[in-house]
Amino acid sequence: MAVERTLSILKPDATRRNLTGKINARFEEAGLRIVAQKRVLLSQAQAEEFYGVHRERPFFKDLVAFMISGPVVLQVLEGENAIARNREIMGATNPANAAEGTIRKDFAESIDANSVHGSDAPETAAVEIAYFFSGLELVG
Ligand code: IDP
Ligand code: MG
Repeated sequence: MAVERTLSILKPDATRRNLTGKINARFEEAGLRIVAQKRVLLSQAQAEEFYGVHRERPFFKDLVAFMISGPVVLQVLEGENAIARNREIMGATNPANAAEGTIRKDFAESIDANSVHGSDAPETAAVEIAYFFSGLELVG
C-alpha cells in the first residue's frame, strides 16, 4: 500500500449543522491526516466545473444548487490507501445504503445532502486537489 492524498469536502449540510469537528474526528481516528483545509463558499461556476462529470445527469442542477447553498470545507486527506480508505469511512452515496458506522449512515440527511465528498480514484484525486489547492498550501 502507498501513501496517497485524496480530496474531501464537508458539504453544506455538515457545516450548517456544526458537524465539521465530528466528521474530522472520523478521519483522524481512521489514521487519515488533514494536511490542508479551508472553509469557502463555492461559486456556481466552481461547483459546475468541479462536478462537470455529472453535467448530463438529472440531479446535476440540484447538486450544484445544494453545493453553493452554504459554506463547504475543502480538505486534503493523506494516509495509506487514503482514496479507498476515505470512501469506506464515508459510506455509500445514498445514506439508506450506507454501512453502519460510516459518516453518511450517521450524519447524512439524504442522497443529495450526504455530508461528504471524496475522490474516487488516483487520477480524480490529483485533478480535484489541484483544482482547489496550490502546492504551497499542502504542508503535510
Ligand atoms: P459520490 O459522492 O459517492 O462519489 P457520485 O455518484 O459521484 O457519488 O455523485 C456525486 C454527488 O451527487 C453525490 O454525492 C450526491 O450528493 C449527488 N447524487 C448522486 N446521485 C444522485 C441521485 O441519484 N439523486 C440525487 N443526488 C445524487
Ligand atoms: Mg463521486
